[in-house]
Amino acid sequence: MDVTWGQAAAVLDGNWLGSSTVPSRSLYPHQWSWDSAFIAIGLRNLAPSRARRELTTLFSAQWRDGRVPHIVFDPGTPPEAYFPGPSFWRAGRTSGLVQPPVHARAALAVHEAEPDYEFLAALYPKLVAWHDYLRISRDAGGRGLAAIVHPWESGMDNSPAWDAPLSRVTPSSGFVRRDLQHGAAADRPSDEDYGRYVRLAADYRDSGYRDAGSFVVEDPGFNALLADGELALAEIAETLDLPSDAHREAAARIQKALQESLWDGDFFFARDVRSGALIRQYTCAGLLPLLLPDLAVAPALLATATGPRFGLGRVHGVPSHDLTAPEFDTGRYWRGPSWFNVGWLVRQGLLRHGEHALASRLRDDLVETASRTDFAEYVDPLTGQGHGARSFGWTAALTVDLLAQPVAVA
Ligand code: 9WN
Repeated sequence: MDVTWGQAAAVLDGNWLGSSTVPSRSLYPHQWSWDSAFIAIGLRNLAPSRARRELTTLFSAQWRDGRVPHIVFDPGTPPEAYFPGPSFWRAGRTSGLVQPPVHARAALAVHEAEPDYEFLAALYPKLVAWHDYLRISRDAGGRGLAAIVHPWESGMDNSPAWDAPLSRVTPSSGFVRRDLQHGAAADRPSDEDYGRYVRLAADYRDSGYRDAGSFVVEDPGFNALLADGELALAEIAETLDLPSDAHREAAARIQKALQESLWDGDFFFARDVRSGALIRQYTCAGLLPLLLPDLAVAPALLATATGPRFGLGRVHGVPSHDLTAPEFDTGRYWRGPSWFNVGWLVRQGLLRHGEHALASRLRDDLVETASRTDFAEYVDPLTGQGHGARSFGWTAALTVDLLAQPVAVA
């Protein structure tokens, strides 16, 4: 057995709580929504029944309105282990925010590794309700795109793209950051940003999780994943002998809206729904539409990805932010470091656009970097040095998945 494979499997065993997996025993000791989807994609290669359990546990916490909460709190973990904990959210055992919809793709991948029609049939209506919530209740801009109402919903918390909309938010104070007990302050969001995250979350909670506040944004990454998720739902429906046209149409509508509203020149940018303005920051979220196979602007987007802003193929992984921008920071969270889930997704996109050589270079780099850094949460794209938590769930899971996949022929 490959040494890296064994080490990654050991990380996933160590992070397993019995019915779900924590992203990190220290920093994130509960179940997170998009982490669980990536973790299931890895687990399908090791223990398909655990992969199925991971997803069914998450969806057992789905809200009546269809939303899948971004955190499901583990009752066996002390509430003070993570802030904001269950008493902050006042939503039972979950938070009230969401994260990017990678679950339909994960469910399909799990089924492909070991077919289980009962699992798929039980999850399908829940996945449909989840996507309907996003497509309908979250279309705040009326452009056919799902809006996020908090930076945590993007999964890319302190992305420079959020600086402008966040500047309208008055930071909260008087709370204790638990994350700094486990992570270096220079690798984490600033105190000011954290204060704004807490204020936005408290305001949203106080509205009964209905009224978005001053942060309402259409994110190209989130919407690309929703469109890809609809394509996965179409495949799931076909597998279950159910009609699939509505899913393909939904995917096409989101892709059209992405191109019409968020593409400008050579990139996909986020839009601030409150001001109506495009946020012209080149972040890794703008690369995720590469997942869509018939994307007309793919050649131009690939040129941006391989150009000086992201240096794809010449740096470690996929930088979370523009290497040439003044905000670029090699170690601070989503302001520059490369994250493994983004690398895995961009590799999928490269394969879908026939970029096999680049995809295989990226795969080799991700596997080497993950193993050398003890499965770091994120890495410096220029040196490959690890940052953040180690033994990080999705880094280990996606390494297993990359090792399990046949090496593409250039
Ligand atoms: C807030 C768990 C999550 C990831 C996010 C990452 C980070 C949380 C935090 O950790 O966010 O949700 O406390 O900083 O940004 O992508 O899902 O791994």
